[in-house]
Amino acid sequence: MAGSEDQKFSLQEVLDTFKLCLSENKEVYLEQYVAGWRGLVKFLNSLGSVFGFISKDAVSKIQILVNYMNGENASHYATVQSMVKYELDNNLVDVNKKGSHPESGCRTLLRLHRALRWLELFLDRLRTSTEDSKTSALCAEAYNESLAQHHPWMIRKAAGMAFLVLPGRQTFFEVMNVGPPEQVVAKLGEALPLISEVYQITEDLYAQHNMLDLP
Ligand code: 1PZ
Repeated sequence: MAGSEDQKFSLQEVLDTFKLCLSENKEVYLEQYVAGWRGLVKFLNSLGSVFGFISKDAVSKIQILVNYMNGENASHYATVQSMVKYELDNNLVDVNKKGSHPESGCRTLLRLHRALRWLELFLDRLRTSTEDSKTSALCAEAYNESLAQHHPWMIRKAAGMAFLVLPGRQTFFEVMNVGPPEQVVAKLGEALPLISEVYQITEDLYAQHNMLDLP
């Protein structure tokens, strides 16, 4: 039933896209980056409608980037590096406060980039968790260490409530569609260095251009 398998999240698929993200000279391909996020959104949706407000925001950010990638300046949106250069060179980024470019590729990607740090922390906690670990607690810890610092009180509150209804560790592992728990743990061990590398390259690039706090 290949057809129905297509709809299912698979950790392997996300792993593959993040693997394909980096070019030989360590540039981050936007197309694969976005594909990785699409896979993650699929996963989030399979966890239930409580997470709708989160996946909706991720989808709208993905869409903003896709529009640039398919737009008239598509050639500049091949990699994160080329996007940053193009948008900065052409003053297409609101650097200090919101102005005429509230939805630049740079500020949009920064939101996903910060969420990638959450993912890295969360997956690492999952990987090293034990059978009686609570996914909601692992998720909240990872969130507080990363994304929460960029979110206002209302969103932190809503996120915290959503975490409480996360499925338990066993169900979580099953939804990842990789096989028995040992295999999930192994797969996570494989995925994490890739995600970390993509994260770090983007982080360094943004730091280099003083863009870590784009409004
Ligand atoms: C498995 C459990 C999933 C937990 C996900 C943890 C992240 C919680 C984030 C909650 C935020 C959702 C609401 C929207 C927030 C936006 O205000 C911010 C800032 O954007 P701006 O307002 O400046 O345009 N958006 C974000 O921070 C991006 C959040 C993307 C989250 C994607 C999570 C994908 C999860 C994958 C699951 C494996």
